[in-house]
Amino acid sequence: MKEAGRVITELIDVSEDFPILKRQINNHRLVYLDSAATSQKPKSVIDCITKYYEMSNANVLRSVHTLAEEATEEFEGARKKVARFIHARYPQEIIFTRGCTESLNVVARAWGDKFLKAGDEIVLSPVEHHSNLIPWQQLARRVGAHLRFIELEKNGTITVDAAKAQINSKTKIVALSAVSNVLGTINPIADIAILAHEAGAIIVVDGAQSVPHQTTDVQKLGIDFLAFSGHKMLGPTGIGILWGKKELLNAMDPLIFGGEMIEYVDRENATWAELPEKFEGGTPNIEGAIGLGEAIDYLEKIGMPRIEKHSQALSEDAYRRLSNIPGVTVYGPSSPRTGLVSFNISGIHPHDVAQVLDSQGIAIRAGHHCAQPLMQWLDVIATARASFYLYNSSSDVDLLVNAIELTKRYFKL
Ligand code: C6P
Repeated sequence: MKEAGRVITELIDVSEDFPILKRQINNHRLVYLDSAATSQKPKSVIDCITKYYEMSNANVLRSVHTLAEEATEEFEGARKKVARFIHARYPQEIIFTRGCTESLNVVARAWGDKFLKAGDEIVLSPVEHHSNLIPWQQLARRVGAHLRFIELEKNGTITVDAAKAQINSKTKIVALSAVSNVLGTINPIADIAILAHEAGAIIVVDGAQSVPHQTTDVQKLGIDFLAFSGHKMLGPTGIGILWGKKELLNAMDPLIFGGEMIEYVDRENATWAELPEKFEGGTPNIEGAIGLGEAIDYLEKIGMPRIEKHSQALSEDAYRRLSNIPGVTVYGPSSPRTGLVSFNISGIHPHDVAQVLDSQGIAIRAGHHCAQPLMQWLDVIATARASFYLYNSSSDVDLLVNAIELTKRYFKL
């Protein structure tokens, strides 16, 4: 629906499902605009975790008693839900980790250390979150490989041609985020995957900001690895996913040695279990996996295409309205973008902006967003960032815009 040139999004109205959104912060209704850092959780996810502890708590994949079998069934059920959600070929391709960061580190260590050698190249972009940069820096140091960076367009977007300019026969890994956590840009992953494969490289995708907001089909994208976190998509903290093509995961050695990741052990030697256990040594985050499974049920009930439209419409509306405020600089392209907007108000430090907004009950993030090379590229120390999800509404954008006007008045600008 359009009103006076403005997109009004009331496509989804689910705020009632999120108990925390009933909170008052500094005598104002909580307006939570920090979902890119972590999303809020619906009651169904919170209840599901409580129910697991009240009814089925036991270790998984070990004992044969009823509770252990129930817990294992729920845990493995969650793996199947994740596989279905991202269109993986097999549930065994889903490795439970602590989060996106750990997933990327596993690929850098377990694939990178085994298959890269001196002189090889790793292609990245300057927008990467530190989690999709430092593991590759460290890998490059260990093996003597080199990093190459795709040149960004003026508005921060990555083009296929710019990626092509950095990919060559020395490229062994292309590691890119599908969506930037600062610019909200959506990168042309499927096309870059083709380029990577033509060069004989693999492509590793950081899906931390894309999987919560868009339909993800790893087979259609044609990628090799995907990393993401449960806590940004309505699930609990401490649970993440590494998806990888079965043949690649099979070729890698495990990283964490111990219980349940083995096939046979004697005093001197051990052999490894099949996927996915090979990469899941020790007792896993059972409640995290089950909670993530419930979060996926919730997201699927609403429908990812609707969620994508909703967050996109809110962020495009916010982008347009903030850009019209004198003294406000908004980063990244106006469209297409996912559910976040980064900005600065001339003459006010973003931390001060966040503080004034908090006094109005509005939670945003301010800082370098774990993307310091991007801050250097933007030539700023930090930005303020408002990020949206399915429980936000156009009235939240109104409140954000009003609070920014108020911040300017407060600082007499
Ligand atoms: N970004 C943000 O406020 P973890 O911390 O492992 O769940 O996710 C790391 C990560 C990796 N890639 C991208 C693109 C991300 O945005 C994040 C997390 C949060 O932007 C916390 S720094």
